[in-house]
Amino acid sequence: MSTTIHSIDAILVDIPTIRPHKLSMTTMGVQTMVIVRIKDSNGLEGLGEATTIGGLSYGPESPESIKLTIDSYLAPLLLNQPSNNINTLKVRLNANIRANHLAKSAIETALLDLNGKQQGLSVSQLLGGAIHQHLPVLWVLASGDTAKDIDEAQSMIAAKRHCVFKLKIGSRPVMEDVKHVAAIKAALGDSVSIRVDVNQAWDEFTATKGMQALQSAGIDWVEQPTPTKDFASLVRLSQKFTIPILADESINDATDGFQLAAAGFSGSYALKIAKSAGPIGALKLASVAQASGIGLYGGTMLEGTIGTVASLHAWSTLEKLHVGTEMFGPLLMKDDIVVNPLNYSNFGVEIPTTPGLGVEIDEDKLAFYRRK
Ligand code: MUC
Ligand code: MG
Repeated sequence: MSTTIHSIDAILVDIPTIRPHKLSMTTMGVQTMVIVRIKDSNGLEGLGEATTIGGLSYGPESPESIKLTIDSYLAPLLLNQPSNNINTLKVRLNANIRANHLAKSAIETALLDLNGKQQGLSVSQLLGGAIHQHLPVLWVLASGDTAKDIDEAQSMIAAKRHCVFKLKIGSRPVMEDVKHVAAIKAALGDSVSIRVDVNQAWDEFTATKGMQALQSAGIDWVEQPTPTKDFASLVRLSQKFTIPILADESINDATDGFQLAAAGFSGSYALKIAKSAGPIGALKLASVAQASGIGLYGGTMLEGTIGTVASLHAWSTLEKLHVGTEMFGPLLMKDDIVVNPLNYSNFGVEIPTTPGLGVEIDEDKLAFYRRK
């Protein structure tokens, strides 16, 4: 007999970061996660997470609005429904609630975890099966200081934790940013891959100047140089330079992916479960990219372990991640709320194989860090 959804809780959890994390639009000192716990009528529990960056500075959903959306709108539509048909539950939510992809992603993740535990299958098995057991993970250098970033990168390389780095730029004048990036590239040498994420901070004129200089400095990728909705500039820039573009904020779901590809964009898409309303939507976007000759990147919203492992299960089912992954969110936080943190080693991370997501809440840690 199929079980029904018995309860849904959305909990705000605040964990300090190991150092200030400076992006073009905000500097983070704490990460706020919305942890979702869904219980079925047999008492089994599924875990999910919705996390964004810097309150409302990254996108239109804040942690507080995600909790309110789940408590007031999503949960009432799900309670007492059969728990074992995720597609039907998604149709029900989408028929009643527009957008709110982050809140929906946390719910879908918790349902996948629950269904996996019910059936004795890992989330990657539910999604068709893992092709990879270990995925590469880059590190983001974003202290705001060139010398500190170089030290940080060198210690990561020595510890075999990361050998690919992404630099957050866009808050300083373009040539100051290029100087900072070029100095780090020169210090780390040719064998180390460096990318930058501008997080929409440039207009097309500035991007043309910046990308030219970054290309000359040997930088490998430029992520989201121009604003979200400016598809035309992304297309023109992707055709003008050999340094490739990674589209991030511009691409939420399969429809965006189709439209940007149809407009003539070449490069890659950053997949994020949060942007696509969950792992299933992110894999649909991946299919559109694959059909369009666009590369794939496993992206993060700087989630903690629950959101990160859900993403990893999805990325593990993709044959090729052309630009690798950045699933380092748990490492940016001072502490974790799961019993067994992910195993980061050999410049990457291992994908758990136990039923569901393969992680368990540490109740004492959750009680300590939950917002009072
Ligand atoms: C983004 O835009 O890519 C990912 C890594 C990081 O430091 O910030 C996020 C968001
Ligand atoms: Mg980005």
